[in-house]
Amino acid sequence: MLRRRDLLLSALAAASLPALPLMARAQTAAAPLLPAGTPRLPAEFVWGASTSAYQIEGAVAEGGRKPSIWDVFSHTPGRIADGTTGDVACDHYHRYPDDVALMGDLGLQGYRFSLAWPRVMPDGTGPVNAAGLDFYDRLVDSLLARGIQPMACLYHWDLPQALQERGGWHNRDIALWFADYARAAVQRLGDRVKPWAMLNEPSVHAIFGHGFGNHAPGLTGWDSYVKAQHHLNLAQGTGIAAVTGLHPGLKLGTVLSLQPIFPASQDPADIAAAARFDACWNTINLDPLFHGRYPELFAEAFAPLVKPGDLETIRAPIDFLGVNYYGPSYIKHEPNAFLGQASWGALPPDTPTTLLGWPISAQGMVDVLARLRDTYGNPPVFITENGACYEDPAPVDGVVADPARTEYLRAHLVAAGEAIAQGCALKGYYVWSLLDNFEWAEGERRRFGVVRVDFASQQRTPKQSALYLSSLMKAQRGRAAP
Ligand code: IFM
Repeated sequence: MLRRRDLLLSALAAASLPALPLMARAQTAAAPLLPAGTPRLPAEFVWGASTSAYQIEGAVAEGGRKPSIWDVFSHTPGRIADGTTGDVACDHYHRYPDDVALMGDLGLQGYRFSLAWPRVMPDGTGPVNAAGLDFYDRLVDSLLARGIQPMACLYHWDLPQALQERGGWHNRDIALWFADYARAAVQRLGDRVKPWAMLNEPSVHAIFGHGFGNHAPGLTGWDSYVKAQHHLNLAQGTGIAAVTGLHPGLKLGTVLSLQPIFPASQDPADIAAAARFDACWNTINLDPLFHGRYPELFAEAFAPLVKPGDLETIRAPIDFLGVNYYGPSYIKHEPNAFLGQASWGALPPDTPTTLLGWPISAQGMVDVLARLRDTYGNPPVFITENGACYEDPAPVDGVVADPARTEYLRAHLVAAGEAIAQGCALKGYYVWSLLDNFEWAEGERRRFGVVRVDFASQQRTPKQSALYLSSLMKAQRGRAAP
């Protein structure tokens, strides 16, 4: 029987990597094409992959876990496009040994995963569930045994439902609840896991989960969004304070979704709407975190929630910033939009997009990193998510051909090298995602993985994009295949 490594090598040969398109498609109306070619990144650059608990673990009622807001939401008829839920997802809870072995065979050096709060503290507060932490303990040990450095994220949107029933992110006490949970997790795992991210994409969670309502917990409106956003920011600060010093060598940070925002036209109303959207998506997190204030455009809206000391708490220094980058947005004035009367407008003609209609621009990643360099003190950054959703064909002879995703990743890795050459403190890159998974409101029908998951059989097949990354990772790090 062929070993997994032999399967990978034969798939690599069959994938005809030299025939990959060399021309970068990434382009914005504002920026020229980046040079095509092979990404050049420093030897110490960390190459990894990202996932999140609810999107891959399954086993939602095992090991003492209780429901999260996403269990409730995904089981509500009409909420998920294809009617799927995270009940099983990639069954990673049971299959993590094979998944870690696959990561090792691909040559990953880093793996970013999230802990499910409802697995660790099923009621959100109170007793810690030892069995829940045991799962992450085993996962961490298997990663380390394969030479893969774990990066843990404490909150990737799966709030315990019990806390939602106490007001969730609308209840200011959540900053204390989060601190207790963070302390329990870091206390147990921080002897081996060093980088810890507090939150994943707080602005996205606030906007979609608490403003548009198309994500859990399905709340809507401006006031709801503002409350959730401030308490998310506050929890990021209380979390850092709670875990600081629990173990030697901890690296504490948080993860933001950042993107360049362009007006959809030169109409002054669209230009103003784009500025408001930028404040809600980007600077609502960046300004308090690095400058200790809310963006001027929305300072008044947030003021009633901000108590003495809050901004100092949020501004607690971090060791790294995780940046999730997918592409830019083009924004128009929309009088009825809850989010600062701003909404997504038309893309410039011929803008390339992924299957979700998201514009592609590798240059945008350089721009985001340059903004951090120029306006926010050039913090050490990891790209903690970057990837693309496409319709993938079924495997042929063990190979899933995903040339568009492969090209997307190549162009963004070239951009990563470009950002470093321009003085940005970029330290590593984690592709989103290791596995096809439960893509929130889209369900299982929308795939971001570099490894294909057949959800019926749970079979994993590395796609051409995984093999491409694998060849780069091994070449750049001079690592021999395991
Ligand atoms: O799947 C999500 C992830 O959970 C957060 N960032 C964006 C990804 C793609 O939509």
